[in-house]
Amino acid sequence: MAICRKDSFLWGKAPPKRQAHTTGIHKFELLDDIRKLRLEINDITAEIQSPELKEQDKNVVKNRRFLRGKKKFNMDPKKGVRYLVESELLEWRAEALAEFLYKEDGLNKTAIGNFLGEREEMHLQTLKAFVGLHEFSDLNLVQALRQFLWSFRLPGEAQKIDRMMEAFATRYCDCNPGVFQSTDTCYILSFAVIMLNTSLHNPNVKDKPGLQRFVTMNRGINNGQDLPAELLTKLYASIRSEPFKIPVDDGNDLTLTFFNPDREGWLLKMGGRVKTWKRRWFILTDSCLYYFEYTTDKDPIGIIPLENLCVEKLCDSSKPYCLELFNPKGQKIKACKTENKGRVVQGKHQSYKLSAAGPEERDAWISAIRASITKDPFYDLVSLRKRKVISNTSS
Ligand code: 4IP
Repeated sequence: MAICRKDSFLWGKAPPKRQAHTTGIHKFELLDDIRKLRLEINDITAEIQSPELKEQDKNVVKNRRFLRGKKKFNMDPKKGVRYLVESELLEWRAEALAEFLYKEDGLNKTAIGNFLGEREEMHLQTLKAFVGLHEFSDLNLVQALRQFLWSFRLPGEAQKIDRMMEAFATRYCDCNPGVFQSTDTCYILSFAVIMLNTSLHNPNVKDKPGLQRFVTMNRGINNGQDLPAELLTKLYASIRSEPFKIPVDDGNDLTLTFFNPDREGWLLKMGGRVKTWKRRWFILTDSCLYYFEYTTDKDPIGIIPLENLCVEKLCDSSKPYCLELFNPKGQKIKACKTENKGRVVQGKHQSYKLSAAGPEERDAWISAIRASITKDPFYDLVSLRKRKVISNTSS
């Protein structure tokens, strides 16, 4: 079960920390900015006042600027690169930018991923050059993915991931001609491998796929033909014995998940087995509903991934303004909750009955939840290609 679409793409995470002390953070950031500006002014004043600045001093200033540029990059990759380019410490050329991102120490891997995922032409070219710096010849797909996914942190946005995985697949096929019949095959299998990694190693996923299911899932993806069982077996064994190592810098902090939620507010929720109503603070974000006992709680009591669920108005004799979340196939809802002792268990709800404070609120929740229940964007990305490679052969 995927807990949180955006951040659990590769690895489901522990319940998040809620945003706190935003004013304090804001003040801290302002002070930090002022301190940096002071340093910058000092540097420039020193340069103006001593035109005869020794070569050595110039290098010191240059190094300091370079470091500052890297720090800026880690906070805001586009701004950081602009600063380095304007300071003539980095060339505004895809190959130079790619080398910087690939080789420079101390860069935040989330920032690298965000920079590479942008869709402007220079970013696309940089992505291509960056992937080109990886050598995948004679590596199997899992080995290549291990290398690739270690060099930056995949951003959460589906379109960005799509571009990056497309670039990866193209490079892998260039380095290993003949392994796959098309880059689409490589792309689909890469996603399947990443999903397999999550399923096998995320403790929140109870249903662990076996080799046979992995093989079945990938039927016909080699332009209508099956990939060699030997290859799939090898990839499966490799992932099972060792999960992908995912770079973590700031990425593991889910605080950001709860910034700008789609909707939040109090709702009454009926229990799964014991039908009592409890007042809970709900947050809707990233296609998941999180509920907390108090607004200030850091960890949710429960998480309901909305994938494949429906939401409707409900007339309930015990409470007004009800809405119901249910699985249209009649199956139990896959959700999780934290028990009193802190143990995470599966939810026991056939459906979730919620009651809002008024009709407008109920309707607002229904439309926000509906908007959130779009299908898994990764599923869409992959299934489109699957259809393409399978229909290629039938036409
Ligand atoms: C509990 O009833 C609460 O309603 C729980 O809600 C609910 O868990 C339990 O459902 C239900 O038995 P009592 O407190 O009266 O015993 P919460 O966790 O918000 O406190 P859910 O799954 O709704 O969170 P079951 O299915 O765990 O019994």
